Amino acid sequence: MNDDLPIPSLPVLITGASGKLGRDLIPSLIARGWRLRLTDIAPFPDPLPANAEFIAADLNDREAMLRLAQGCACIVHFGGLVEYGTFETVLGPNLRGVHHVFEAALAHGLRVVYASSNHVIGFHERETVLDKDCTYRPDSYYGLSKVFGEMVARFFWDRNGVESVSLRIGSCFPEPKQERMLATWLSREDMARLVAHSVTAASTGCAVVWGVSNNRASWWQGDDRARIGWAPRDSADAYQSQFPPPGDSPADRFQGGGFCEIGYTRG
Ligand code: 15L
Repeated sequence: MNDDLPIPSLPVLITGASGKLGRDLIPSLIARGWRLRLTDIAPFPDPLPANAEFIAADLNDREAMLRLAQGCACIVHFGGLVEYGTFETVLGPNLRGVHHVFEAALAHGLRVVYASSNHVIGFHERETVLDKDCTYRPDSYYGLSKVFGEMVARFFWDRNGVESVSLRIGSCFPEPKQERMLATWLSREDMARLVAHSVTAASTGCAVVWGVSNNRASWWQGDDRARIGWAPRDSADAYQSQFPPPGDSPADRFQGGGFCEIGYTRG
């Protein structure tokens, strides 16, 4: 780990604990000596670590979210639907869910670390280098729901002073799986440290950070990482020779990759 972050004195609430990123994250936070309160609508599939409790809940259930957040140090919100989606499938878990999370944060005076996504800007062309204040160009109902989540974060900050860090996560896998990920890859270790810095930073305001490793091919720069003291350590650069160059399909032209082809009718 090789960093010296404080251990939160109260448990950290993690939504989406049974999902891919939640399960990737939990062991490294436990290894830091953190206590965790885990929640998901699905059962937790792994052996429960000694310093963790699991409470099943639906993000649609406002009262449950308020109860879960009570007595916690911070909410790490990784819950919600992660496929392309439809309006109806993102409405409950992603839109209503993120609103419930911020209501719980406001009620208990907590910061939210929010798993946003690169799919909020997916319809920018690959040639365009973006900073965090670029125009939203969501590529899916999932991306659209993440734009809503970032706006909820902004609204609760401007209205109520609820702190948040929106992590625009690229592609978090053990290693890059396709050419696009030479730009978008986020190693699991960089992701876990990104969350740890977001939780423990002295103050964040309403921060936005690109969740991407130190990849030469990246399209993303200019964010609030200095506020949380995080910098990625890993890089996709060594994988470059493994993939053929991109073609000219929508998946290859736009930053959001394959999500951009679903429902795409512009030719
Ligand atoms: C995401 O936000 C998705 O959750 C994940 O499944 C990947 O598709 C990733 O983005 C990506 O863009 O590679």
